[in-house]
Amino acid sequence: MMLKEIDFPISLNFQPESGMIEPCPQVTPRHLSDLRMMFQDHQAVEKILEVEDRLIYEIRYYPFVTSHSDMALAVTKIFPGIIGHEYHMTKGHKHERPDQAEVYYCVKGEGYLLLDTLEGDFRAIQWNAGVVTHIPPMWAHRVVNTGNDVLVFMGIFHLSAGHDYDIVASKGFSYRVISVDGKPKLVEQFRNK
Ligand code: PAN
Ligand code: ZN
Repeated sequence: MMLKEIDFPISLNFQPESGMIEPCPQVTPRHLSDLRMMFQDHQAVEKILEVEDRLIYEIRYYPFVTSHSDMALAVTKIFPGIIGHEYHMTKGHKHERPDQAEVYYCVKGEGYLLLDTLEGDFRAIQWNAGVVTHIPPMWAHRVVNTGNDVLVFMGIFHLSAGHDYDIVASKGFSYRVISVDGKPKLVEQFRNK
């Protein structure tokens, strides 16, 4: 078999404390304006946006593309904070392809991984460093940082999985994680029909 350059093994250096990978060909920042539709308290969102477009999280990607495969590593670092009463979180998405699972690994911090079929089944997994979760196909996934420090996690998936954000924006997760007296609490969400 004739190997191309992309068909040879690759190793990265990963720093769990900072969430950095080296080499890192792509960093995607997500600011509050990117999550406008995701947080419940729209007034709180607009009030913060008048002052600053707060950085909520950053994603560092490495695409492992070969002649016959399309895996990717993404390290996400969610900064601590609250919008209204709701903790900083990822936008959340469902994979477009119905055969695409993902593995998430919590490297640092504390929070929740919310998993939702958006059709009645829901799981909230308490997350701290060391927890590895398999996300089966067709479960929307969102990570919430409830700690005072950054939450760093790794996701391993196929690039061809596709990311559907619109379905999450329109239906919403079944529960939100809010701060009550400084402690995280899951509250059921009245779902948009
Ligand atoms: C992850 C996510 C990443 C950011 O790589 O894309 O954590 O979350 P959002 O995509 O919801 O903004 C993943 O699940 N990839 O499939
Ligand atoms: Zn995903």
